[in-house]
Amino acid sequence: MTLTAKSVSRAALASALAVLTAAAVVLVATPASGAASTLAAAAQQKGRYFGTAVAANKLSDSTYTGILNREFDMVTAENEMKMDATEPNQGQFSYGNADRIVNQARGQGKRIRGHALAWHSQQPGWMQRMEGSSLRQAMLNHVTQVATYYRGKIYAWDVVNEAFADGNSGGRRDSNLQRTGNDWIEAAFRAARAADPGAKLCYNDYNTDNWSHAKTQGVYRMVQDFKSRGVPIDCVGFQAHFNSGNPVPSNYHTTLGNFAALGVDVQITELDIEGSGSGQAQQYQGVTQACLSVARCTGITVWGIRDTDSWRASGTPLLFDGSGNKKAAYNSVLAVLNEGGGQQPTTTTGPTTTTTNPDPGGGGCTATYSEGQKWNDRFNGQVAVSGADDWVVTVTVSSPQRIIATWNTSATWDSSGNVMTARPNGSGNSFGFTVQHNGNWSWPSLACSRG
Ligand code: 9MR
Repeated sequence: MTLTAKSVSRAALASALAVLTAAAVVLVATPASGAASTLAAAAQQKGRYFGTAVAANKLSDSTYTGILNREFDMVTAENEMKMDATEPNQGQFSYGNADRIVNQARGQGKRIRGHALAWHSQQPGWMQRMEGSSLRQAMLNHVTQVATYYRGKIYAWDVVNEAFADGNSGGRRDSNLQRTGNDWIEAAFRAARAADPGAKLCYNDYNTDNWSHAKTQGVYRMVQDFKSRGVPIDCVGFQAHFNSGNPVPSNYHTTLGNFAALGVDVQITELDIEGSGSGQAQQYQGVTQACLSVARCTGITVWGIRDTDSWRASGTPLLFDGSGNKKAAYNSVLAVLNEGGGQQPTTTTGPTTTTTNPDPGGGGCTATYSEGQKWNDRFNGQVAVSGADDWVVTVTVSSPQRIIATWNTSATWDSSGNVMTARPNGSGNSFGFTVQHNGNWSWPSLACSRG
C-alpha cells in the first residue's frame, strides 16, 4: 500500500522538525562534554523539570529574569495565585499579577505549577469570616473559577495545601475549611478535575519528608484512601523547607518511593535549605539524589532564585547568592543531575492501553500500546494488533500533542490533526509513531476495528 499525499507531506514535515529539534537540543542543551550546563537542561536529560517560585514584582529585574530564563523550565507563582490574590472580594476575580507570571513563563516555553487553590492560610478577609456550608460552597466556587480560568495552562495544581496538623497526631489541621467536614479535600479535588481535566492534581504539604513522622503517615493514609476510592489525585507535593532543626531526612527516598508506589507522581515543590557552603551543598545533593532515585519523582522546584528573593532571606537557603552568582549548592545539584544512573522516569501516563472491539461476525481485534523511547520534546509509541490482518486502528492524541512521524503503517489524519487512522501497509501487524508532546505526556488512546 502506498502512503497518501497527506501523510507524505506530514512525514516530510516530521523529519524536518526532527532534524531541527535535534539540532536545537545539541546546541542549547548539551555542550560538547555531554553534560548539561543549566539546571533545566540537566533535569530534562533525566526526564525531569527544574522549577522555581517567581514573584511578579521581580519580573522587571533583569538579573532575576536572566537567571529565570536560563536555568528553569517550570514556574510557580510564589503568592499571585493564592486565594487572597485571585478572589479579593467574593465573586470578583483578579488575575493580573498571576497572568504576568504565566505569560512570562509561557513566552519562554516554561510550564507552570499552580499554587494553590484551597488553603487555610492567605484566605481573603471575606472567606476568613465564613464557616459551614456557605464557606464550602465559596471554596468550591473558587476552585472551579480559578482552575477554569487557567484550564490548559497548568501542568499541576496544588489543589489543597497544608491541611495536616504538625506534631504527633497524624490528623487534619483545624481550620474553617476542615470544619466544613472531613470530605472538603476530596470535594476540592473533584471540582478541580471537572474544571481542568488536563492538569495533574496534587496535595501539597511541609514536614512530610521524613517517613517516620506522624504527619507523613497521615498524608500517606489519605492518599491511599483517595486512590482506593477513586478520588482524582495525581501527585503529592513535598515542600521541602529545611534547616538545621529540620534537616533533609536520610530516608527521603523511602518516603518518595512509598508515596509513588500508591500510584501518584511525587514532586519537590518548594525546596530551600538554610545554611551555606559545603554543608548546604551536601543537603541539596541529597534531595536531588532522592528525587532521581524514584521514577515517579517528576521534578524539583526551589522556592525562589537568589538568597535575597527568599521568604527567609537571612537563612541564605537558595542556589544563587544575592548578586546572582551560582553557589556551591548550585554546583552540587547540577553535578548530581548530570551524573549517570538514576531511574528513568515513567513520564507517560494512562489511561488507555488496549481496546478490543468485538466483531459481531465473531472475530475481534485488539490494539495494544507500548511505550518506546522518550526525549525532552517527544516520545515514541508502538502498537501491536492481534485478532485480524485487516485492521483499522484509530490513534487519538491530546492537544497540544502532535504525531510527527509514523512507520510500518499507512496513515491518514482528521482535520484536527489529533486523530490518526492507521492501516496495514504490508509490514505486519505492528506499527509505530512519534509524538511531539509539548509538555503533555499522556498516552494516546486506541480503538481497533476490522478494515
Ligand atoms: O514565600 C511566600 C511568602 O512570600 C508569603 O509571605 C507566605 C505567606 O504565607 O507564603 C510563602 O510561601 C509559602 C507557600 O505558599 C506555602 N508553603 C510555605 C511557603 C513559605 O512560607
